[in-house]
Amino acid sequence: LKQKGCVIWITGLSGSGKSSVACALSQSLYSRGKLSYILDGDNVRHGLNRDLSFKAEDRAENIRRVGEVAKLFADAGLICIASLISPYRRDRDACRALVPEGSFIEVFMDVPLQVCEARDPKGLYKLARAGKIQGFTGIHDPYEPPLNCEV
Ligand code: GGZ
Repeated sequence: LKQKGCVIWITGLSGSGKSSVACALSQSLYSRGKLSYILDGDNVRHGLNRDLSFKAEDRAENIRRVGEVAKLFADAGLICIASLISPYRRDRDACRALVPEGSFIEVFMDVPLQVCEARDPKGLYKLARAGKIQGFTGIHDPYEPPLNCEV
């Protein structure tokens, strides 16, 4: 396998297109003979991280675990694509620190809240506005945009 592993970390609000970009990227890499694997917040939260809520310390633990798994995939020579809201800068920076310099590519989906909310593909913003979901990122919870992202 002539491939050096790395972590491509996609961050942004719910509905910003993280999962779509992760999927398109993975397919594009595959067509060029490169093996990648997607760790998606929404999926990982059904298995590995099903014990975690959306309060800040649980989001931190969610990010930490995914960062550690991403590091393992990268060690194995895969391109690991992590797509999670990962709203806190500190948590993302901790994941960056786990892998060798230059092998963490942070991608910011720079989509305004109003655009994400207008898309509302799963109706979650509507539920959040109605108070039926607590602590929704962008509505009640903060999102800290990257200061020095690669993309
Ligand atoms: C944010 C939430 C929440 C709250 C449920 N806040 O767009 P989705 O639906 O499919 O993906 C979102 C997913 C976020 O999981 P992450 O693991 O990426 O979040 S984090 O990195 O902050 O830990 C959203 C859904 O879960 N969802 N409740 N309160 N998103």
